[in-house]
Amino acid sequence: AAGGDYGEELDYTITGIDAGAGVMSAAEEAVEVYELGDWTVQASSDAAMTQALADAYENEEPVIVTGWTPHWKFAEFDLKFLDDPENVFGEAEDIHTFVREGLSDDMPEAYEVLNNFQWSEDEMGEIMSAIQEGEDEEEAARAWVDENEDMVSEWTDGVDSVDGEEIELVFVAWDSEIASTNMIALVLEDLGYDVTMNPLEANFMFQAVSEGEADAMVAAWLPGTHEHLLEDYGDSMEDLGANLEGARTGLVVPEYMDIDSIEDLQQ
Ligand code: PBE
Repeated sequence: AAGGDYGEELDYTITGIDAGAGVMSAAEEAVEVYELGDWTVQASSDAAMTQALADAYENEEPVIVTGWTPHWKFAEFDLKFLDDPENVFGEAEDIHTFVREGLSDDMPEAYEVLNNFQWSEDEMGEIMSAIQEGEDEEEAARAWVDENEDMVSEWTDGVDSVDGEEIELVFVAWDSEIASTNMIALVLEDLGYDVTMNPLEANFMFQAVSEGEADAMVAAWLPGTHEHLLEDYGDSMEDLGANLEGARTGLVVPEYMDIDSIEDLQQ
């Protein structure tokens, strides 16, 4: 089978991201569910995964990565999600905003902005692509905020300014979340907040908000990807709903590869 050939060529390795990511546990589950024998999922990082993808793509070589949208890689390369007939990666996901308990009383202005915050894959993609093309993260977010006053004002209209109150946002250094967190941090700064952005591993991001050490995060992928983290930490934080709808995770390969389904990786 074609998948079998790719196995030897790829040393039966799926290139993953950080071990704490939901797409990593799903990929490991896929190896079990589809009985993929020798295949293993190798942990790395979003940056290392996209580098491996870029290197393979340049030489039209095979590569299989743990992937997701929104992500700039789909704008940069011709890629496809492998079909997942067993639905291990789940259907469409939404990205939710969570805040610590008590935020609505302590910081009603920030709470309101975070509650209002909602954008689309294309909008997030503009910041992600700018960063990928070499722009500084904060500058890319600043340019977007300046160019999208109408949308930003939908989140901030009628919200009072504050005077340097400190607020901490936590996130994981996935490209999608680097874009969203930098952007919303600037919106809060423009309202007068003194914003700290703290990059963590996924479980510590959830833990920080649930224990009230951090104030908010805009990086919870539901219902599937972060379900296990929500089970552990969800009771003691507040879900402000989706800030982006129609996200997706799965195994991703270049279009030129001769496989279409995770099943094709069976030996
Ligand atoms: N991701 C991007 C994350 C959520 C955001 C799909 C890599 C994860 O798998 O946990």
